[in-house]
Amino acid sequence: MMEEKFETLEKETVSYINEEDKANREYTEKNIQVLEGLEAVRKRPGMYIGTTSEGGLHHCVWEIVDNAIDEALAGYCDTIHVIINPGNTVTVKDNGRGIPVGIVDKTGISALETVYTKLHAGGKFGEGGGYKVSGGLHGVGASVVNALSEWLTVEVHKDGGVYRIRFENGGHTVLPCTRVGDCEDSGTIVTFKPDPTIFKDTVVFSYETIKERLRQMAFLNKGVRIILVDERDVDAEEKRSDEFYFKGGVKEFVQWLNRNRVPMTDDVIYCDGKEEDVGIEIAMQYNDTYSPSIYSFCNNISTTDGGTHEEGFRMALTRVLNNYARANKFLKENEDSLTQDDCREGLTAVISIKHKDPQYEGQTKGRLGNSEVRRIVSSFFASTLERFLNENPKVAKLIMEKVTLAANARLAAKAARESTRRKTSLDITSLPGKLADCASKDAEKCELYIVEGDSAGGSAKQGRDRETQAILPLRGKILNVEKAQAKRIFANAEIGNLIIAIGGGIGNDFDVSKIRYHKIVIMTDADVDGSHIRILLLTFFYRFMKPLIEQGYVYIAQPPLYKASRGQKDYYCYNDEQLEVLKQKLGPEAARRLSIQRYKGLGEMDFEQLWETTMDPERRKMIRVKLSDAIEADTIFDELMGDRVEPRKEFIRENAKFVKNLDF
Ligand code: 0RA
Repeated sequence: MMEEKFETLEKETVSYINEEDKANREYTEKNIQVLEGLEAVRKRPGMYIGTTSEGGLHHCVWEIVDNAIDEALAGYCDTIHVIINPGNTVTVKDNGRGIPVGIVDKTGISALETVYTKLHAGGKFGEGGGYKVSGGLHGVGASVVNALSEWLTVEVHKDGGVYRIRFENGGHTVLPCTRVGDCEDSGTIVTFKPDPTIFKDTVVFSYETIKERLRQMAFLNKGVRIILVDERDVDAEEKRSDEFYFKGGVKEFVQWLNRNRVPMTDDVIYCDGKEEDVGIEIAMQYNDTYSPSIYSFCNNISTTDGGTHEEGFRMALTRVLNNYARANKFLKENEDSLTQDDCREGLTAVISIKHKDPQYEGQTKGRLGNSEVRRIVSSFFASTLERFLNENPKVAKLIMEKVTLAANARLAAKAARESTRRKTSLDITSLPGKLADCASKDAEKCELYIVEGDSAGGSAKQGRDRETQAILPLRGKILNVEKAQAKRIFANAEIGNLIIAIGGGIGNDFDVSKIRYHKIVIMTDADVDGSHIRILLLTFFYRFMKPLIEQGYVYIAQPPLYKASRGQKDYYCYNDEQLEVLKQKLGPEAARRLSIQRYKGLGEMDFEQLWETTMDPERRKMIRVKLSDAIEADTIFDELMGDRVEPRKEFIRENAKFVKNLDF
């Protein structure tokens, strides 16, 4: 794929001969100033690139790539190659106009050299250079990379000539800009070797890190082709390589972000334009999850703390959706307006703006502060969204359903919170009638069995240890919903009982120190309905009583799958493997005489059997549910509860994702 070879000048080949004393003296004087600048960078690299660890090392690459991206944004370059070379040097090559090589009158130094040796010398040269929008968090430019490099070379192809310049040892010019040949193309090739005395932790580039960043850059700068090649492993049969090119810009970014979710609509709402000198590109699409994934950028920099561009987007979103909902009767007159959060549930969005004079705020400078941007983005996006809704009533209806559902869930959650607050403040007398509570009030010793079905509930009540084990039967049918919509969960009386029985409240008010049981055991049948109920309960706990799961209070009971009887003797097997092992132990003759019963449900066991096999702390097996990684868990739940059937089936087949350890 890569035919070009990027030669770097060897130290030995460099010879710089002073031809004219005067010129040389002037040159030296200028250079001294310049080197003082670069020396400052070497003294305090952290001030310029944040850190000198792996992050700072890669920052150097971003800085050089940003310059090429700027040339692309100015409209002169469409392809950027990034090569990680053997020896951990990096080459960035673009097919732009080439950095100007002419001598700058005032200084007598080439523009090329100035760019690489003067701090903040980036930006405009002559006319029509466009404005510099790219640039890392610190926006420091190529000279900083030069200052922090053992060596750095630039090759410029421009106006028929090939020009070279080389710096060593933190930006000392060892070969000023020199024409070394002819060419027909144009572009800039920069290669640098980070200085290991600066980057003490590591000077090894991470392919993965560079790849992720370049993908993002390609999404944020549509039409720019970015190619990454790893040339380090010379023996590898196939070099690692990736190519990123997105015609659709942030629209494709949103589709990519939603790649593991089920989008609510095929369409991605998208706009791209310029308003009052601010470039605005926004894309959004709802998915079947409940959490927002909103990413904003200014000048290709991720604004992780949001800012005025994100606020403008949210304002427009909420305002336009409310207007549409009222005008089209998705909200009745007496109903409350949608909140910003209602409108963000399950929304994936990317907001990318380009600004000439961005102001970043906050401790980490991760927030865009320019106040005029709020209004500009808001009005631009509002008109896009409004037009889209009016032109696509079917998609608009889906969006309306999504956001009004979120609003209803919010109201239902509020009602449930208030009602449980009222009830829990009363006392034991208000506990649900269906709950057979235990005698002990020591939560550490107490267990709550949530049992599927009234009949198994009855057996459990009879078989339990009354001192420490409480039983709450749930009626399976009611809970057998195909989708975990928050509204339905709350509307469910059984869930209401559960909230009260556990006693810690719900949602933001949930107080794990108030819970009445330190083991909450889900006991369901080993069939698909049982799995559904279990998933629903887990989802419910995860979303509304997260600390319960985080702190390991939730368990899944393990009733046996088989009872194998021979004469007076009963054996319980919890899975097929155990049954096989039993048969082998008994030998073929005895195995043939075994009478094997497969339990289809808990209801098939009498209370003694249920106690012996599933509830007796001495003999039972249960699985502790542990969600240490909440983010991962969220996707698992989303996959489970979303429209896609396959991941849900997968879960039912291998519940193991939740299993971290066994508690006997
Ligand atoms: C300003 C003017 C011109 C080129 C560039 C900047 C330029 C800078 C970089 C940095 C990396 N690659 C680059 N490519 C171009 C050209 C002005 C002209 O000669 O017309």
